[in-house]
Amino acid sequence: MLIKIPSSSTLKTSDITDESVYIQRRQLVKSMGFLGAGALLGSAISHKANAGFFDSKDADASFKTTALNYKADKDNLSLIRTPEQKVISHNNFYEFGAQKNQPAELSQNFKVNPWQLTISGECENPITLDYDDLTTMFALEERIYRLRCVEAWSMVVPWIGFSLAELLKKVAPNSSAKYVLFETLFDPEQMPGQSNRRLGGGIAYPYVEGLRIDEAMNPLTLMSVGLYGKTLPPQNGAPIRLVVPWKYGFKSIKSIVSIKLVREQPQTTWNKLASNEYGFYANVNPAHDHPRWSQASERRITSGGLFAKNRIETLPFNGYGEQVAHMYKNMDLSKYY
Ligand SMILES: Nc1nc2c(c(=O)[nH]1)N[C@H]1C(S)=C(S)[C@@H](COP(=O)(O)O)O[C@H]1N2
Ligand SMILES: [Mo]
Repeated sequence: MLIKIPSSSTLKTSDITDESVYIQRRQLVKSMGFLGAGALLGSAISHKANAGFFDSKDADASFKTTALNYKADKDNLSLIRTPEQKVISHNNFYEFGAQKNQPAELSQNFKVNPWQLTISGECENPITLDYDDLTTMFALEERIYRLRCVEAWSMVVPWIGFSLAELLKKVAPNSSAKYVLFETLFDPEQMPGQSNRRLGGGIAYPYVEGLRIDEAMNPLTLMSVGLYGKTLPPQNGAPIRLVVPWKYGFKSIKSIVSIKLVREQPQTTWNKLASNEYGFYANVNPAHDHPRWSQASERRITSGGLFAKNRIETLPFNGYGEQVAHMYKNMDLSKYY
């Protein structure tokens, strides 16, 4: 199918990728100014499987992001960034629906202010940050990172944020702090997937994730509050989410309300659901296949067209081995996948 796109539009025919003619149509309609993101819920092109599950009565307001001040990433400009429109419309955020298009459509009224993020557990100075603290407590920097989903697609995203290590230093972890447990907001009123099993993909909520303390302290580990120069939209985890670029995307938990320093390795959402498929470590590893598919290559989401050669080799630790491989040098990575 070929859809005519107005030349004034930001969408180009080259933006049409195989993953979704559907998303492209939705963007086309938006770019032409007909409808807000939520207005298509009841329309013919909303996803059939879940149509009618949610109330669209006040889903017409589009979320407002604001510009951030940050230090630009000059070191990673050779990475070709995935177009912003794709980063904010092809998402995994099951709290707002398990289909790629649903988070952007069902999250536009998500309330991120007020917000509280509590850092507690095995530390000297537990703190709670308010919404404004998230963007003002630390100097913000851009990090252009590869994001590799366990489903074998990937993007390059210019995140904005600060190192998790800086935040953890503030609370001063004690010697019992061996792991870090992260938790997403639990609010079924706002997150329809949390109370509707079919919409929410059958996973347990709240979504929880974890890192070993050395992984959490690694300088690459980012608390992200923005992307493409602005605060995060809800579908990408507003107001604050984790980004761990050498691990599969499911470790990068969104819309975090709690960070807890703990003694034992915590349970994590996908590992609980299917431990043979999703490990605690989840380091990107082309040599360790998912039981149902190969992890040797990935489809990079680019601005390329349908026939663009966007199938690329997956790199160990997603290409960040130099910075992170030392943390696993005595571990059997086929066992600790
Ligand atoms: N709370 C929560 N965090 C989440 C998810 C989710 O469903 N819920 N999905 C994860 C998965 S599988 C991926 S690939 C990334 C996707 O991030 P993005 O939508 O910003 O690209 O978010 C991760 N964080
Ligand atoms: Mo993912």
